Order: sequence, then C-alpha cells, then structure tokens
Amino acid sequence: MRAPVEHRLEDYQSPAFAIDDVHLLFQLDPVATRVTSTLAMRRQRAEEPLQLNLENLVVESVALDGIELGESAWRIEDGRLIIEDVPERFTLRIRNRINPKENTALEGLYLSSGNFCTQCEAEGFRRITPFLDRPDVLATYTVRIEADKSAYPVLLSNGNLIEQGDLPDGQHYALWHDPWKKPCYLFALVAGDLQFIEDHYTTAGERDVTLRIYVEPHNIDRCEFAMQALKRAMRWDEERFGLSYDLDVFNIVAVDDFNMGAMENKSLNIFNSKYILARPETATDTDYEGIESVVAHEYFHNWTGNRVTCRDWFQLTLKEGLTVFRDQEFTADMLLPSIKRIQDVIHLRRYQFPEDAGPMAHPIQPKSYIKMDNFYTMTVYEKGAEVVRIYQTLLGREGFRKGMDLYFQRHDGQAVTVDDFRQAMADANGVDLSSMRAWYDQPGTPHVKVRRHYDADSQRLTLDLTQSLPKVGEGFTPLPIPIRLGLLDASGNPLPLVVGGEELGMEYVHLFDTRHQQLVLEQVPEGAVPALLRDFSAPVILETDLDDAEWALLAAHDPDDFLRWDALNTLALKALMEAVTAIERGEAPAWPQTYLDAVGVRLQAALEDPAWHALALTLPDEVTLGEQFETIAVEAIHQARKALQSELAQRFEVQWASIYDTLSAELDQPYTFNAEQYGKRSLRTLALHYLVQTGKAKWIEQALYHYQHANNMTDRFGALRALTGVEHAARKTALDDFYYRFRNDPLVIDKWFALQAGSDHPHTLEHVRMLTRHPDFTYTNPNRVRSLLGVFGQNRAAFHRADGSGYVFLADEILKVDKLNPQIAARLLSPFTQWRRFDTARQALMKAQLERILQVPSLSSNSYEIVEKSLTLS
Ligand code: B3K
Ligand code: ZN
Repeated sequence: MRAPVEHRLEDYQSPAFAIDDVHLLFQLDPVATRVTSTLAMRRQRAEEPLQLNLENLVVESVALDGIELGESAWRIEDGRLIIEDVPERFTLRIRNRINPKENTALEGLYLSSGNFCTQCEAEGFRRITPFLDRPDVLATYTVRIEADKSAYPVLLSNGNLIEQGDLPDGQHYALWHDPWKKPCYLFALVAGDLQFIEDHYTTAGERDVTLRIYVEPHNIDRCEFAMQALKRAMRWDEERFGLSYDLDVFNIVAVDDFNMGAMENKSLNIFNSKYILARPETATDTDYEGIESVVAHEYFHNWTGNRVTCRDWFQLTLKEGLTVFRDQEFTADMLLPSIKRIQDVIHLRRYQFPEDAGPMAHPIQPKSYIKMDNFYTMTVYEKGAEVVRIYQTLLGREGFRKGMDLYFQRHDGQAVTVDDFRQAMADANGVDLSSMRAWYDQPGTPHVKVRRHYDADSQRLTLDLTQSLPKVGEGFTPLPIPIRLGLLDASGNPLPLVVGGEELGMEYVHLFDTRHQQLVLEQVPEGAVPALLRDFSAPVILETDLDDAEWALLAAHDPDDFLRWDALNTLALKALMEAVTAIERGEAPAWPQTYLDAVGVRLQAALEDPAWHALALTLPDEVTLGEQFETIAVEAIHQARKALQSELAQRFEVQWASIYDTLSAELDQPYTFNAEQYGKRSLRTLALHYLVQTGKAKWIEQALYHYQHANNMTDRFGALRALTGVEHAARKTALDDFYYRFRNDPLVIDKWFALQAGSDHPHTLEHVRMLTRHPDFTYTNPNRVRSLLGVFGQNRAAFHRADGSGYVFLADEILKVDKLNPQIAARLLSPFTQWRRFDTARQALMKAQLERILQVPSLSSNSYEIVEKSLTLS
C-alpha cells in the first residue's frame, strides 16, 4: 500500500532559498511545449541542497551561472530536482518539456477547446517547470511566449505587455513583465484564438485601467454583464475599503474546461466560462448573481490574496475566508443585504454544516493535509467568511476597516498568517482578540443552548447559555460567540434591552465566550420573547426552548429580516421533523395549525416583498432536514417534504394563483437583472411550482405554456424544473424541446443534464446511467461531470436507493473520472463521506463501495485521502 505524505502545519520552515527574479520562455506546442526558466536565486539557510518541486515534466538540461551541469550534479527524487552544491547567489537555467494535450487533470499548462491556459493554485506550477512551489517564495516575472501565429493569435501573461512581434515560420511572440512580486501560484499564461471586449476604469488615483474580457469568438456577445460587474467591484472596493487597482491592464479569460469557478492570477484572471458568459436567454438570475459575485471575488483577491498572500497553504482561509466575506458584502450592497444574508445561511447550513459534522471536518485553518486541493472547502471558504464577519460584528464596520487598513500597511508584499490578520484587527482597535484563535483551531459547528427562567415579580428574564462543540468533545476551548439579540413583547412590539441597570437600546451584541453564562434581561414584561442570533451573528446551531407560538410571533414581527425568515424556517423544520417521525410509524403526517397559519399570513403579504417571501415560502431542503436527525431516514424525509409541499399547494391554491397572476402582469417587460425583477421572478416561479404540485392538469399546462413563452432563461428553466417533477407528457415535451433549442450551448446543456440528475422521478438512476452515454456527455469537462454525476450524488432519493445500485453506479463513475482528473473525482466522493449518517443497511452498502475504491492500486492521492479519512474518522 502506498504511503502518502502528510503535510503538517507544525512542520513549517521558511524556504532555504529565495527566488528574486524569474524569466520564463514558453515555446508552445500542444504535445511538446518547451519551457526555459531562468531563476535568480539566493541562499537563505546554510548547508542545504537546493530542492525544486516538479511533477509530470521532463527535465532536459540544467545550467548554473551559465555552465551546463552534468547529469551527476543534479538528480530527480520524490518529485524534486535536487542540486547538492550551489553558491550563495546564482542563476539557474532549466530547460524542460511538458505535454499540455495529455493534461486532463487541468492543473499546470493544458488545452481547453484547443487554447492554452494554466491553473497553478495550489501546486500546479511544478507541472510547468521545476520551482520552489510554495506561496512564501515571491518573485518578479518576465515571460516570453512563442507560438504559431494563426492558431494562437492572442498571447497573454501577467502584468504589462512589453513587446510583441513576428518570428520566422509563421510564429510570433509576446513579452510580458509583472512588476509586482508574486508567488508562483498566481502565474498565468493564455494562448489561443480569442476575441475580447474592452472597457476602461479610472481609479480614485486617476489611473486609467484597460479592462478586457477574452472569450472564444462565438461567445463575444455574452461578456457585457461580467464587464459591468467588474467595474462595479472596482468602484466598491475603493469606496468600502479604500483599495484601488495597481496596474494599467486587467484581463479576464473565460475557458470551458476549468476545475473551479475562477482563478485570481495577477492581472490575468482565468474563469470557468460559467462565471462570465450571460445573456438573458441563456443565463438565469442565479447565474447572473453568481457571475457578479465571482468576478468581484477574483478581483478582490488582488489585495486579499495577491498583494498580501499566504505564508503556507494552511493559511488558505486568510485569503479565501476574507475574500468571500468581501464578495458577500459586495453582493449585499448590489442586491439586498438581508436577501443575500439569508441565501448565505441557507448555503452554509446545507453544505458546510454537514462537512463540519462528518469525517472530513477540519478547522478553518487545517492542521494537516495529503492533497491541498481537498481543502478548498466550504469550511475554509464559507465558515472562514463567517469568522471574518465575527470581527466586523465585534468591532463594528469602522473598527473592521481600521483593522484592514493596518493589515495592508503592515503586510503589503508579504506572505503572512491568520495570526497576523487577527493581530492587525486587535492592534488597530486596541483590543485583545486572542480568544478568536479558538475559531481557527477547532473543527465542528458549535451548539448554543438557551434555557429561559422568567421571574414575574422582579420582571427578570434570565437566559441560561451553554456552548458545546460536539465534534471536539468535553475538552473544547470556548469560542467567542457574538449573539445579536432583541426582545419583543407578547404582541410583537420591540422592547428596549436593560442589562445590569443599563439601557442598551433595542438591540445589542452579547459576547458569549465561556462554557456557561447567564444573561439577565431586566424590566421584561410577561410573555416577552427574546430574538436571538439576529443576522445570524455567528455560525452556530442554536437550540432554544421557544414554542411554536413564540416562533410564529418572531416570524410575524421581528424587525430583523433574517430572524423572521429563520423563525418561519424553524417552524417548517419542526413540522417536517414531526411528519418524518409519523411517517416512520406508518402514520399520515399532521400539520401544526400554527405553522399553516403563519404561512397563510405570509401569503397575504407576499407581494409586498417578493424576494424575501420567495425564500420564506421555500421549504427546507432534504439535506438540511436530514441534519436534524441522528440517522437520516431517506424515504421518510423525502415523503414528508413532498407531503408538506402538496399540502401548501392545495390549501393555498387560490393564493398561489393570485400571486402568480399578479406577478405575471408585473413582469410583462423586457428582462433586466436587478433586485426587484429577480425577487418577483423567484416568487412567481415558486408559485408555479406549488401550483404544479396540486397535480391539476390546468397548472401543468400553464407551466408548459410558461416554459414555451418565456423570454428569458430564469422563467423558462423555472417552468422546466417544475415540470420535471411530474409524471405527465408535458415533462418529456419540455425536456426534449429544451435540448434541441440549446444543443449548441454547453452551459445550457449542463442545466439539462443537471435537471435530470436531480429529478425525483423514480427512474432517475436509469436516466443518469443512459445520460453517461449521451453524445454530449464527456468525462473531461468538469462542468459536465458535475452537472450529471455531482448532482446525482446530491440527489437523496436516487443516490441512496435502498438496493445500493446508486452507490455502485457512482463509485464506478468516480473511478473513471479519477484516472483523468483526480481533483474532480475527489469532490464527487463527498456524498459517500456521509455514510455513517444512514441506516445500517445503507451504511454497509456505502462502506463496501468506499472499500472497493480504496483497493484500486492506481487511485489518486486526492481520492485516497477522502476515502481513507471517510473510513477511519467519524
Ligand atoms: N483561488 C482559487 C481556487 C484555486 C483552487 C485550486 N485547487 C479560486 C478562488 O477562490 O478565488
Ligand atoms: Zn478565492
């Protein structure tokens, strides 16, 4: 059995050598690209040999200070090029060869639609040329690209274009220089037959920046929204954080084959085309929102990531948690803050909480890894962003800004740690934030239990607070948990908060930072209800002793948009949990009147705030519901949710119909992506879903009509989604039409695959199996693989079929992907990691597949790490 190397945070050593300057020459060829790298190097520690990382490349020659080294002076061992004797300062020149065409892992230099592109984070640069491939080695780069001019008219790299010209034999070249020191993971190169759109942005310091988005020629009419989003992001970062762009050019390139969403390479961002290309006919509101936030996210990295980078990969959340927080704040400002917050919390609970409860749980600063790529996780990104948000909650926006200013003042041009960030926040505000360390060191979602004691005589409401961290157990270190709270009287009117004789206003943030605490609220009238964790002020699971009537009061009256949503959601969850238990006992579910009444009230008011109501009237998803149980009862959960959906559909059919009609009239206008239309479309689509759930032919026909007459993808796809849930001829009519209409549009065809893979049709497994043989399915395009196999793995009913056939199918497919693209394969494994949560029969079936995968001798170390941890950790 292999012995994969585990990298540990505690083993960190600063680099033995510095690389001050890098010159790269690329002679591009699809199967045999030549790279010549000239490195100005400097020894930083005595008596150590020089060891450069390398992977999947052929070294042809090595020269030191201009003198060719014989084969005995260097050797390749365990992924390193080792040279024993080197002086204090020297120039190293390495020539090597790589094969971009065979590179299906999409790391390093590879081809996408025949164009060259790169992905180096985290450790892909070593697949381009031997290097000190670690983020704390910062250098300036000069890059010369030579390629066939007709096949690759566009040649791009980081920084400024210095020179370009023709060469003999139909070749040409371009010379790029990036004046900013950077780690090699931010290096990028693109060469291909591309067209661009251009725009300009003038910074606060009057710098004129040329902005370009490069795409394949047939996509040139889909870039404008991304360009405008980029300009909005540039403006916002200046206004909110005083951060301006620092070069005269900013280029974005969109490619079809990309492992992640996008990459923040210095001045040459490379994007998955999914996060650039949009036209109303092909992209949904969700797609538009995604594009705006990813464009902003990558742009924001220019400061949080590039100018100040990570010392090592254990610090990833330093740049990712912070940049996600920044893009969340940006989107909140562009759309509606409370809507964005609710969306983010739904997402966190749906994807991060299960990760934090399972075998892959890790602190936002992981302490060890086998493959770093496995740690680009919801925890590092989204929980990391929540932890950054805690600083802002504790320090206020102004205090947070002071901390950011000091962080850049101290660390611009450096590779630093999460501790440096925390220290800057603390020093800028003159406070001690050392207890925040606990958020970085411990895995798992904290639980906060609240029990109330009311004393009518003294008018005191005592909140008994207990925190725990089940993932860590008894020995956990208490976390500083900010609880934003308010108080409502029995009729829902806000009450002032009085603590220790002091009036604290209508809302305040209580810092709960020990295992137990009592918070005594004074002058509290009988029947008052505390509103806890407004705005989701910390990423915790809150367990209160509020009853349904109190939740309903909060749902109706709390001034905080998030908490009102959360209260209604809690009522829905409670109703669904009882229904699951009933179904398991063989009984029919009974729906609590309090909840049904609360929904009725919301429906009356829905048109006043469509966006919020679309979120509030959507039932919790099956995964979030499953998280409420020790053992996930797949069928009962599925049935309970379906039953409640049809209950709400039938009971409120008249209201849904009226909402649908009113919004249809209001939306009879050309499509624009803005908060208002977005909200209206969401609510109208939801209404249509419920109407279709009544099972009445007239509503199915209406959905088909809606599908056929839509003037934008949001509406068309919304109707199609409603139809894929029903057994009716309209389902096939619409699906077939959709395919033929968009068969030449890969991003839309991804939706077509995803819809079928996520469907709750009883034959979904058979459909998905057939779709793997569809001419448009390919194992080499990550978007397509995710659309079919990724979505299938998330489909509770289909993947978890009781006979285990879903498990066998997905395991087989993952093994195929693993041979081509280990990073993607490792991600597809994620539904298997949850195996301990299911009934014993399913556990055995899932475990058998994990064991089978582990036996495969050629298994990638990416997949090995996930499978091995899933089997051994809980
Ligand atoms: N920093 C990149 C992610 C790179 C992933 C490498 N496996 C995208 C982002 O977070 O902006
Ligand atoms: Zn990022």
